[in-house]
Amino acid sequence: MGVVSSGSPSPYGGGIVKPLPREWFVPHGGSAEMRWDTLADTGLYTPNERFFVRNHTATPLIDPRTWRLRVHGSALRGGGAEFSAADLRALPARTVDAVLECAGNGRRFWAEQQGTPAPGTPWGLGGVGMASWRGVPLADLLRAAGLGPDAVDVLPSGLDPEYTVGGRNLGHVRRPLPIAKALDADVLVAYEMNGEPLPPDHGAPARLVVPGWVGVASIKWLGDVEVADRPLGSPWNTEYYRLFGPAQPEGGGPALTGQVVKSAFELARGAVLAAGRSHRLCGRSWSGTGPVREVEVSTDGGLVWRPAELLDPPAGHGWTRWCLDWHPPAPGRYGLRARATDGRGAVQPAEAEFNREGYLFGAVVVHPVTVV
Ligand SMILES: Nc1nc2c(c(=O)[nH]1)N[C@H]1C(S)=C(S)[C@@H](COP(=O)(O)O)O[C@H]1N2
Ligand SMILES: [Mo]
Repeated sequence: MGVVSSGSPSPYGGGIVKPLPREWFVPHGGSAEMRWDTLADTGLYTPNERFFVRNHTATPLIDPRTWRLRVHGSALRGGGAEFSAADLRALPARTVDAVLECAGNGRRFWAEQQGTPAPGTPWGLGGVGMASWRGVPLADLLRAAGLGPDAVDVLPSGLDPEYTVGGRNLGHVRRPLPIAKALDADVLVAYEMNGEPLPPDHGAPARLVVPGWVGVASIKWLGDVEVADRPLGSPWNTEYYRLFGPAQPEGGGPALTGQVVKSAFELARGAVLAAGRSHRLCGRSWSGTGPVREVEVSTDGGLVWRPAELLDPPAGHGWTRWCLDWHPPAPGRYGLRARATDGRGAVQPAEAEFNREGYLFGAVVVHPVTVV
């Protein structure tokens, strides 16, 4: 439906349309990680051209004039509805500031910091960004399409190429949301990102944005939403994006929902800092379950923790920028640590509990620097 072509023929590598300069991105096959060390001057929102991209296949180029969003299924009264891009723009709009983060963000630290490698894209901490999203609440579209009282699950699907792995075709990227979450006023069908039309790599003409939840819930290139009176499944909530491992129930834990509390320094790993003077250490912290209310930094291996100055008031689904002045006591190697606490009191632990796919690495990440 309206798909003109995709960013690259495949097999999936390089299927991103926007330029990926090495000063801004770390490439990971068909995905691209944002570099924290060159983010400092960008402000609160991650500019669209610097926002990380996580593609299962390749960015499709979709003609917005012929594109339609089809809402259908057994829990709708009547035959459902179709919305064009113009229809969406004619409906009352809502803007939500929210962090979007891949569940696999920080995966390389399972190996690097805890000695338990997990397979999959070895993201550092740059599989995350924050944007101002504008669009129509999904709830409004479901109601306009005749939502009935029996709805249980809502299944949004993408128009990107079907995803094949290990010789199995899993179909279009799609993942069910329980109806209660789908009706949350902050869950948007977004057509703008940071005041610009949604760029192709981020889901043009429209994507779902599910603030606080694992990034895969925010289906890009939205083409179709099924609303059913029974539970729906897809590999993205049964095989993937669940926790499997020793600390989980037999057969795996429930489908992942919220992201965990995390922090990152806006500094190169292995940065070299001058001795004998003070340095302003800055970074950002975020959580899927409420705004960050406190950030502490340790420069001595985790013995003493000092509160960082928060530059943004804790609010909504956004991240919080922070800074702290540090005067290194002597030349040498240091491991900087930042530890955030969110509004619900969740604190980053020193060690994260392993899971087989390496999702949700929420432990304090040790950030090496050398003082000379
Ligand atoms: N249709 C579709 N939606 C998708 C994906 C995809 O590959 N196809 N990737 C998901 C994953 S795993 C993440 S983390 C986010 C990434 O969004 P971004 O590329 O805009 O940063 O999109 C999600 N939505
Ligand atoms: Mo993701």
